[in-house]
Amino acid sequence: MTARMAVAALLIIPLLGACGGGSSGVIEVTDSWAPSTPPNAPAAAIYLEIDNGTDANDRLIDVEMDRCDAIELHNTTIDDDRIMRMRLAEPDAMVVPAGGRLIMAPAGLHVMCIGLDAPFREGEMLDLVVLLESGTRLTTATPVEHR
Ligand SMILES: [Cu+2]
Repeated sequence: MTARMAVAALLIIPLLGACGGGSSGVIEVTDSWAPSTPPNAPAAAIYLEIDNGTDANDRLIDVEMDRCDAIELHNTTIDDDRIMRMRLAEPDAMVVPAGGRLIMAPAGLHVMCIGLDAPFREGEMLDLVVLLESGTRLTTATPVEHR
């Protein structure tokens, strides 16, 4: 991906995040996936989409998965030198707005699984628990797939 494409993706994601959502009255993971990893990869990315059909803001604060030594919430940014870097995401970036959604996608926000027990292989399912600031725990089966 070129730096320009990545910047475009970063600009598009927040716009998508502003619309959508609904009045379902529940907060739920509406999509999740992870790319496969090469052998001996030290870390892997997981992407989530969380839809908030309630009238209260919430926030993604952590993810649990027993395949990882540690999990961090990251954001990918393009620095002045046009190099893509990952950093811990600002807490504000993890808000799931009332009536809206949080979208985590390549070149943007992601869950970072650090210290894999084994490579993620296409076709397998990852068992995740998504923890929200409200205390809600969302259990999610996440496929490893190519997108
Ligand atoms: Cu990362």
